[in-house]
Amino acid sequence: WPNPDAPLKDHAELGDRARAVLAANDTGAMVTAAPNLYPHMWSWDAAFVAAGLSTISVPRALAELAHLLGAQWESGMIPHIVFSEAPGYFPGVDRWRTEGVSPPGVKSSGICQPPVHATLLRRIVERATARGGEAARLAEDFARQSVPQWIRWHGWLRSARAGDGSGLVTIYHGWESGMDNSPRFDGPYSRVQPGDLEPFVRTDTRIVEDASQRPSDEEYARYLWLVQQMADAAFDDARLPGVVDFQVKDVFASAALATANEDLAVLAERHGHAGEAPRLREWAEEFREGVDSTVDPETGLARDRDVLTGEWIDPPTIAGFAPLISTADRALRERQSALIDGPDWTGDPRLAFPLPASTSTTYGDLRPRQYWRGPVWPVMNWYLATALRRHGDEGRYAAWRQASLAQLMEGHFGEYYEPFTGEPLGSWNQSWTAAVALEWLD
Ligand code: 2M8
Repeated sequence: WPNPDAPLKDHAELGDRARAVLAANDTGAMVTAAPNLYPHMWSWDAAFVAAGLSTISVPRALAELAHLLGAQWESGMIPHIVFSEAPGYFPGVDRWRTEGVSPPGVKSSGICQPPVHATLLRRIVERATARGGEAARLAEDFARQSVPQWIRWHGWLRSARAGDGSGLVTIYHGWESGMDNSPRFDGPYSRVQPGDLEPFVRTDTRIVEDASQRPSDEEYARYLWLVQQMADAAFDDARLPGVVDFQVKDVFASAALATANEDLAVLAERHGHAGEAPRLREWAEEFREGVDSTVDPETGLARDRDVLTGEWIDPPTIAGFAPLISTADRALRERQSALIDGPDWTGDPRLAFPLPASTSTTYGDLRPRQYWRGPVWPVMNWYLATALRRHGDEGRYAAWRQASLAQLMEGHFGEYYEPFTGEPLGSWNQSWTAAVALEWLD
């Protein structure tokens, strides 16, 4: 994988290049998720990108989050894509048929992504506060103004997606998990049979020329079928349970929500909304317990559940480590920490870098080059590492930081990486990869 400018000399050069990637992907209104493959704003990408941007400019980081919040639906949902004017991505806004449902003037998709935002906003505000001066004032004002909107987002997740009190978020599309074609969803997707599907032409496989690094056409037909089912129901939260062929309790999104509720409680307390904190802490506890309740006593991994069949979902993916993000149970944390060091994960001696892959590298149906079915995702490693650190695990944080920086020194800012060779795959100059490089370096 020749890189015209490689290899990078040192960490200073890595930082310069990461900043250049974010600048190049910045349209002025948003930093697109990637230059060609994803020329729009994605919800959880925007949160990671904002954190990376805050190492350069706090106002620019806040503008990114403000743009995302500008697309929030009346229900409280934050859509998974906020479209720019750029052509070329499929499915575009027309296919989503959200006009009239999304706020006036907003072009968005009609589904959501993992709620990591409040966690990253807290990080940005704390960084700005430590810097002091104008940056601190702006970030703290932004927190004061936006906390109610983030509460509406979390409140929507809790009522529309976890109204059963399970402490687990229901997703109606693999795209809502952010881990689109993970083996987590093989069972649920096997039961999605596209009916009378509007014809479609993919654009992603024109950009990622090696189509085997992307989901298959069959998978895409299922993805589009679910979009059609939801669009036909006008994305009405009350109707989705009755009409959508894919319904999964997503353990990873639930863990993200547990910890984001905790972070939002802290922001609320510090920035003018202290009265909201107790309720946010209750929500945090509800989702923490929900996540803990999914752990398989035999394997020690957390599991999603297929709502339509009631079955637990077993494939060993990185989502199985959701409790590392959220749990307050020390024994569970220790068990999972030992597991992630083991031969099925970072302890696999064949790995190019000791970092967790998206699917266990000893899984029978591992596809080391295919998207969420095996590659290593830099953004995931950083998110999990910061969760470990927040619970006091400085050792693993330091080890993953070193391995991640070594991985990124090849200089492409790949969307994902082949676990055994370290080859960058998918899109190059992916924004969230550049953003986490800056975070690791900060
Ligand atoms: C990927 O997902 C989009 C659909 O949402 C796609 O493949 O077209 C996922 O990796 C997702 O987690 C990510 O947010 C998005 C943009 O980076 O790309």
